[in-house]
Amino acid sequence: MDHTGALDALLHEERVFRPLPQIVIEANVTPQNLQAAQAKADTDALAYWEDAAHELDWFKKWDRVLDDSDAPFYKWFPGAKCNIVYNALDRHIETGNKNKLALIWEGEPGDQRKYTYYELYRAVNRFANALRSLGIGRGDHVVLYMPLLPETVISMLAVAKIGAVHSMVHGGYSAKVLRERISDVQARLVITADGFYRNGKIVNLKNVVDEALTSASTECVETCVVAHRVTVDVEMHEPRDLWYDDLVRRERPEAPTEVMNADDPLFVLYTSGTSGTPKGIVHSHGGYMVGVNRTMSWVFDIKPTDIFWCTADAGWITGHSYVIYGPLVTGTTTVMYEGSSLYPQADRLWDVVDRYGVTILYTAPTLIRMLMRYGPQYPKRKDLSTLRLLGTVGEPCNPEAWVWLYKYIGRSECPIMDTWWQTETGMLMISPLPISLLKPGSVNKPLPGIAADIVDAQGNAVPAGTTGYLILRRPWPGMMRDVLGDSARLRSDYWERIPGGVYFAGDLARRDQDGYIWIEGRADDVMNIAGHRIGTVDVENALTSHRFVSEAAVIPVPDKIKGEVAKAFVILTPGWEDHFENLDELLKALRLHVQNEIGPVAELRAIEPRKTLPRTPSGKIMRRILRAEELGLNPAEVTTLLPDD
Ligand code: 6R9
Repeated sequence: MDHTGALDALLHEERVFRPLPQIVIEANVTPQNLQAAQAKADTDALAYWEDAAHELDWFKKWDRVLDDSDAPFYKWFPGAKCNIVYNALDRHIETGNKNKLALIWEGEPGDQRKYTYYELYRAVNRFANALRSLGIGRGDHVVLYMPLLPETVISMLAVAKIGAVHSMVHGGYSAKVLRERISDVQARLVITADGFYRNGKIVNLKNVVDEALTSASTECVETCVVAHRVTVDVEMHEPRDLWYDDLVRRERPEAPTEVMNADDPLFVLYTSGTSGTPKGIVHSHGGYMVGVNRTMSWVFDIKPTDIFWCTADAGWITGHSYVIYGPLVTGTTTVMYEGSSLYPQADRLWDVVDRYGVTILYTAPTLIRMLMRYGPQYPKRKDLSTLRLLGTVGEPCNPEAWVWLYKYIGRSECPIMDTWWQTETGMLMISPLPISLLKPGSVNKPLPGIAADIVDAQGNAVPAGTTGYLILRRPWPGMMRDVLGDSARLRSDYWERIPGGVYFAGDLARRDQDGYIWIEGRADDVMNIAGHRIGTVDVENALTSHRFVSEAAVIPVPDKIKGEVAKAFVILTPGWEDHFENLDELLKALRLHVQNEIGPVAELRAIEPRKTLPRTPSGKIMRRILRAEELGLNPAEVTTLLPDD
């Protein structure tokens, strides 16, 4: 099996860390509750999730917990009426949370904005009214191309409040990708900002939107709303473009919340999958809110006094579920920081924790590995004693990074929740709880109600210690509802890959003798670059769209900080010599081309010209041969994918 994607030490880690007694006593889920919950979930999973659903407010309760008559198009809480924004905002206004801080935002230059629940509620209502006055309503698609700003939170919530569907595109994607997303969802509205601060510089965003909107494929867009953040020249195209501030100025701070079916779409988020072009993953109001609420309060152990900081960008699922929806649904205070973790120096994260008294910090192994390099003197300068719980997500957390986080950030007292989940799962799936025994590098065990297993290609469970495919045997409330415009892929890419009607996650994993799960990387053609999913096929397509590349194969190669980066092998088209001084110039142009096609998220480590590429008899490029060569392995040590690959 292919262990090459995993960081070495993962395979030899045996340390166990116990939670302090204080944590066990005070946790929302004590060992006794956990045992009872686990027993209930094991005997009647639907009753378990029904209990979880009762913690939220519904306009009308469900007829049944789950409709599985059209599996794998599972419908959670059929018959129920709700809106996640009612749970994230409206209901808090009626309770003691009204004047509690909902959002603490800090800009990279150090400016701050804070919103109480009541203030955020009013801001969302104003924008919801503005959206309605633009003719946007139930079922309309809205694309957000925004940095981390309060307006990003307000826009998402306002869109959801009126029953429209948001689709965030991360600012690290190019105009071309943005254009594809806009056209795919047929967005009537795009919301963006003039720009944002990153590493002390202004990054212009609006010009990317302008470029995206030049094509016939984006004619669906009637309006582009621009939030003001930086001083930069912006071309406003009348009548299409409107300033956010002008729009909301005269709007009333009250707006009705649309009554949605539990199963109505809330958002679409694109991610690279096992095959083909990136998929638009659809999530809906009801099940998703139950999933994020339960995992926030159980895994992150939310208490009324917490200050919760998830460092993810709003453009990824982690930002959706654990910067915005999860924290607000549970009524906690969520922190957002606009800029770079290294600005003005490598203590910025610790500085933010210190100044706001952050109690729970949820971040990515890549970031930890990067900050580790600067040494413990940076965190040591700050008061991190308010922290009580830590979390990581997005990629395997190597024990070295885990232990550094534990020791220097968590004072050897804060448990670390290494959480496994995906854009498709919507919510945390495999994770420790604050009371768990922890093994650095392991994602611990499935949460109650989650039936994870590790199997071979035929669907048979593999013995402990053996690597196999990570699957989920039962549906869960936060699960994806559909693949936008291509429902067949929900079956083919996820539920029909392994026999037995189980969900194929696309990851390789193994279980140890104690039942702890260790994720070993992707089983498909997806790279995990700094915790971001990038399809090898997407980078290959970007390369072959250049006139001097006739064929390309892209593989992930290990990187000490980013986990993985991409390496490309290309067959060049003759004639390039007439257009470029030398090979270096051409390769530089190819890199730039990939940046323009996909964006800076797809980091190319190297491009190597080849005369031929290894192929299967049917003509498919054998990336595993290239990987074996690159890593100095015997090709037999690098797994083939599932039998049909
Ligand atoms: C939430 C998120 C999902 C993929 C997933 C896996 C990897 C996520 C992980 C992890 C090891 C963890 N992944 N969490 N690998 N340990 N704790 O990251 O969603 O962007 O869709 O990526 O990320 O490979 O399949 P998404």
